[in-house]
Amino acid sequence: MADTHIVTIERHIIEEERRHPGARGAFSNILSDIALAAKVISRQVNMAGLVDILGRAGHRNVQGEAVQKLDVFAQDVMYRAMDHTGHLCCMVSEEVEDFIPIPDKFPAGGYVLLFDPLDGSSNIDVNVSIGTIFSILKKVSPEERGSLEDCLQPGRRQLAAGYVVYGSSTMLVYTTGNGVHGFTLDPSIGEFLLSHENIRIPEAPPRFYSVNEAYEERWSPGMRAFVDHLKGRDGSDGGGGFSSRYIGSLVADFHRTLLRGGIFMYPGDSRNPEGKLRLLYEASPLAFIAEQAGGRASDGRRDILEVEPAGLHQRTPLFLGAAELVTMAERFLAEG
Ligand code: AHM
Ligand code: MG
Repeated sequence: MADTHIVTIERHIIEEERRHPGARGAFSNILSDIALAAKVISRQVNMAGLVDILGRAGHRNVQGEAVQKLDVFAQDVMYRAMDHTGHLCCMVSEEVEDFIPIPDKFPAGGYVLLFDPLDGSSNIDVNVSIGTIFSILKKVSPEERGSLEDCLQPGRRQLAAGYVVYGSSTMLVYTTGNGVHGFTLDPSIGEFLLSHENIRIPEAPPRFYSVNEAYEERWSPGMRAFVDHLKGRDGSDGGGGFSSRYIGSLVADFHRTLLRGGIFMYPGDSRNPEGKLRLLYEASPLAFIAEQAGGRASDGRRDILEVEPAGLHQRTPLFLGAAELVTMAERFLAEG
């Protein structure tokens, strides 16, 4: 037998908890519940290609069950995995306008869960990887079932963050502030197994930049100058030597950046000054992971983790990846 040991995500979460004397298990249970929801969503994502055969959204499938759109399904699964456990006071989801208090019939707890249940869902039909993103905060207000104050905390206060990528395999990657760890779902036993321990964003080439260049006309001069530099067009030191990658599915683009290095960018532009991506459940959790992996995340001026949120669905420009490149982007953007 090979000299390796198998670590399930449950065991990893429990061992992480032992590092925090006084932790009472609630927090670990939330992470385990997310892992369970991820398995259910993964199963359904893998079935997506069969939807045409088994029935479209709004119709009934062969078992007579109503077929839901996958993003609605994912929202439902996350909510139902979490609403009754007594660990959360409220939730925030990309799919729901207001924050979602835990219903009165269930006990409320001391944490807030923020999530994007299925990001990049327009990619489903063409078999491109999509993902779930999550962030956990501690409740800070006296309201038993949460308040806006509990949800609108800067990313620096996150206790945990992670994502699930539904790709050639399903992976769950998370941090509780003690490094970044990745788990691959073994569908034959239904367990997430530790496959990527202590992930660090590589600094060495080959290096990638990742941005939707179709919007170049709308970029600021600084943004253009930065990408020209990465292409080696300005002839200055350190430019060039890059290759480009852009999937158009945030979790997949970030996952590649985490494992292969480089920088992912969704800047503000003349049409959308705040870009497209959302601060609370897209940018902040990925920023926490990037930082724990030795990287950085910025809105072009300041660390994403320092931004004080003003709204649940607030957008932010995002520069994410290797620290040196994110800092370089800030320098170029400051010039114009
Ligand atoms: P969605 O919320 O409609 O799924 O859009 C989010 C997605 C991200 O996954 C991705 O990074 C981005 O939109 C791509 O946008 P664009 O097509 O403008 O490049
Ligand atoms: Mg999204």
